[in-house]
Amino acid sequence: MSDTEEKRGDGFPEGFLWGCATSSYQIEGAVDADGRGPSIWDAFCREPGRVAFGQNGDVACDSYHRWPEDVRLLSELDVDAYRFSIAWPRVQPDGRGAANRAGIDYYSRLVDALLAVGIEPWVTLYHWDLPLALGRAGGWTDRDTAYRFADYAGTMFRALGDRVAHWTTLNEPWCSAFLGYEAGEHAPGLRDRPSALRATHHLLLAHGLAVDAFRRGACPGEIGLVVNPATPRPATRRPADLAAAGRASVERTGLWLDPVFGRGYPEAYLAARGASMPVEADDMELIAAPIDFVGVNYYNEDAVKAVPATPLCPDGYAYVPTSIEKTEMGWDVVPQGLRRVLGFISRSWPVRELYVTENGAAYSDSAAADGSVRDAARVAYYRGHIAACRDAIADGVPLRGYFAWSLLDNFEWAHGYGKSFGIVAVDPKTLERKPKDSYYFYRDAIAGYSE
Ligand code: IFM
Repeated sequence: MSDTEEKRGDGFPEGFLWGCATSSYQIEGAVDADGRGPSIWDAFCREPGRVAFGQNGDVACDSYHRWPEDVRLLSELDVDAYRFSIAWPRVQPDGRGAANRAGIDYYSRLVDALLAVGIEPWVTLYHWDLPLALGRAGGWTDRDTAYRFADYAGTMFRALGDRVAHWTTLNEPWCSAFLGYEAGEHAPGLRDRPSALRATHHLLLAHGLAVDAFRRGACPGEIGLVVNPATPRPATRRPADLAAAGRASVERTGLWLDPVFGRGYPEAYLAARGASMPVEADDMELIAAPIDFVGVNYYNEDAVKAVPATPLCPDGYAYVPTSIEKTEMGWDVVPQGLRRVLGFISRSWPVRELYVTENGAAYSDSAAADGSVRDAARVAYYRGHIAACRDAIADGVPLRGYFAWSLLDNFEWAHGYGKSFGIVAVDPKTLERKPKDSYYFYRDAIAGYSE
């Protein structure tokens, strides 16, 4: 191959997809613009003590207005794809009924602008900003929310389906169900395990109904689900710790992928809780509607040991400290954990295609005298994890693409703006965007320069 031939991603197969990801509530701001309704996150941020420093997504990165600049940054990065999410309350302010044209037009303009510079839009239908009206009616604990979601999904398929070839239904539904309804860390902030389990089933039903609508609408393109699997490693090689690590992976992995691949809910998981799911006729068939790909969001890998099961910890495992370098989230930096989780998923479920739909790290950056933004730790993180993707492909994993999280420093949920994942810095006052060293590293990695 000569130097002038296109050579992307050194050591990656031809056609491997390089992308960057964001989500609506984390970057858009403009929460009152053009008829957008409130979301559960708008309300949650206003509850005292929920979000660090009482921050919220009212302005965020103001991408609702500054998206042309974001598209330019993506274009200069030379990514193949941009993964963003639709704010449901921009499209259906109350989560039901007639669509808000202005909301749809915003995404339509964004899609057109991306396509005009050769970037494929990857649309996520739900990245946690549920319309508040639905939240007040029970949110994901209410079965009707699943039907409302399918209706909204159908609206988006009709509006953008002529130009969008890749859709994902839900982003990290474990977070919606368990951080939202059991841990109380995310909107709506409940601490109630039965609610989290009801939410799990209704999220999966919403996913299945949306896939069904996609197929019945004969939409061109592909549709998948994005999970954030956990496959902790056993603290020791003792059989009890090995078994504990297996149990520790279920809630974030098999609880979602088993039903989606037609195996029903993991029985041991439900039995340990004395729980059952609110399954109605045909639900499990709908949930198992065939999908085209699975998206994996990976940040870290934990270590666990066996402990006696208790009502608080029904799966009988506990996290143990490690000596591993941590990001500012306190998350262990384990690039080979990405290789392991991709291998685990491709061996355990009949996935046709896998994508790393998010991967990145929170670190604070420093300004150099020449004005550049130095983030050597994030560069090292990306270098290690991109290499792990190459290893996974060599292992035979059907990995087809990789998305960096995130294009921009943005609203990191309950952490507010205190944790920065961007490869582009966003000045909190002026909202000026400045590419960091990691942005240039990623551009070079995509271009195929190893070092
Ligand atoms: O910022 C989040 C994103 O919204 C979902 N996946 C994990 C990221 C980092 O915490």
